[in-house]
Amino acid sequence: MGVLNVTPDSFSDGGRWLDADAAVAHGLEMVAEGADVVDVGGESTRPGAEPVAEDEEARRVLPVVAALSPHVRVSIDTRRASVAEKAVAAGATLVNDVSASLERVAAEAGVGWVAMHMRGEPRTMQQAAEYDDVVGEVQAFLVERASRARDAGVEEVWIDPGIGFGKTAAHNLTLLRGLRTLVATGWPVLVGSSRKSFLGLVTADPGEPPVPAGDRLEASLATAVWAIDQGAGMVRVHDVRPTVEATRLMAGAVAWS
Ligand code: HH2
Repeated sequence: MGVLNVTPDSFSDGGRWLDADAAVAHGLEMVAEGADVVDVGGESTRPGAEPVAEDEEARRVLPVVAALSPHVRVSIDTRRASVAEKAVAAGATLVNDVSASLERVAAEAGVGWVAMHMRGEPRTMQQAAEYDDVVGEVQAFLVERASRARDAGVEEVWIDPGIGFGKTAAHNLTLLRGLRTLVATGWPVLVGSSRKSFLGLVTADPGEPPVPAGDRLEASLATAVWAIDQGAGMVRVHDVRPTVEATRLMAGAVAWS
């Protein structure tokens, strides 16, 4: 899944694809690089981000969804039912829902749904980063939401631990280490660790500031390879081509050995 943020303030690519034509061109570039899904978002959910007005979010994403959907599967990254509905009408077939609350929209539209775990909301979520057992709590939440969605009639449900959403670096690493617990639930797992801040913290030299977002490719790739090896069915990434190459290598290692 390639990330396409049509926003001025996303943490790693904010402002780059705000213009619809530039966004569509980048989406097509990711398709050429091997993305199976392009995830279009019009609101940053980075820690501390302010919400955008609903009209503005729709205005950013809808032309991009409409232009890309004849070429690739498009998912709509939103917390708003109205934006999800309009994006589906424009051609999106997956609702990527960081609020894990839009299952009825997906059920009514007959499209897939991603339930992601988050504590609170982006503006304040890092203040809520407290868990007794982060893997167990995230798993219980996601299984409950996924079952509810299936009961509501959603046929394709993904679960996502929400790396970086109301979690410390230690929580994120614990969740990655515990991915098999999520995979063992039987629900397909999506992981989005690409360029996230914990990677910059963990890979920095001792005493040095965190590695900036644009320099986190190697760490991002390592987590994508790890997630796939642990059984994740999809990874959400900014750097499509290197990730596709890494996953081909992994598939080759299985097929050729
Ligand atoms: N992460 C982000 C946004 N959407 N969706 C899912 N399912 N899983 C994730 O981990 C996830 C997500 C945040 O990353 P990004 O889109 O790069 O930045 P921003 O929220 O600043 O636009």
